[in-house]
Amino acid sequence: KQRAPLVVANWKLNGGTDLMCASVASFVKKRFKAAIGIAPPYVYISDMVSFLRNSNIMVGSQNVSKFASGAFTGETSAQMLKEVGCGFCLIGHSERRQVFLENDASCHTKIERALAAGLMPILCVGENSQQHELGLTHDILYRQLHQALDGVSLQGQRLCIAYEPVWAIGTGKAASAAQVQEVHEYIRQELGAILGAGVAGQVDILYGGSVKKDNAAELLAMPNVDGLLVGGASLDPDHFAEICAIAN
Ligand code: G2H
Repeated sequence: KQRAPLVVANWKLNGGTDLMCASVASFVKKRFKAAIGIAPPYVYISDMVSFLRNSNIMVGSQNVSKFASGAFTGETSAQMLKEVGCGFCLIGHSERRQVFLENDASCHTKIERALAAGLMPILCVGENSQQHELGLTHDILYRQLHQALDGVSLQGQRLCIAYEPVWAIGTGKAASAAQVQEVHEYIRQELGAILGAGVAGQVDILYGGSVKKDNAAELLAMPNVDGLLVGGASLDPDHFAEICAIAN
């Protein structure tokens, strides 16, 4: 692989000042070759950015508004996230799709907003267990990728895709490395159709869903796995640091 792997922590609606301090303390001591990102809840982003100022760890958000500004109570824009020092934002996480009814069209708009603000979008895609069992994984990914990305022009900006099969999220039941490799290959192929083969080769495709230090090495060894998106295991700073060390 040409690039260092990218390992991103997604705290979801967890953590607080204590976790932030413990994570920062655990990271500033270590130097990882892997690129590392942390997505805490919005309110911790600014402090996290200042604590990690002298590190190479990126801070990002778990979501972004599809609107630029205006009367949209509770929303946070891509421009605001950029202003406070975010480097990336997650878009279309399955929890956003399931619980907050986000769809492929809103993902498309959010990607455009993120790119316009200079944030790296991490678009989350993945099939649920029923779709998985019916053998619809490629069909679902085709729809999610095309509807979110058709017509998007990266113009040299970075984009990441996180493949997170819904049946593997928070269940302790990660997809096997072979399954992940097969799906990532398909994602790369479709990205080629959407963005052109050259650009598709530059997109980092992360795997997420019950990643732990025990399965990180096996997943990262797959040729089309460029990194990991870690939920539960990132809430223990030492565990997350071990995953980052494995990615080195
Ligand atoms: C998938 C993942 C991180 P977990 O949502 O986005 O969470 O590692 O807890 O399955």
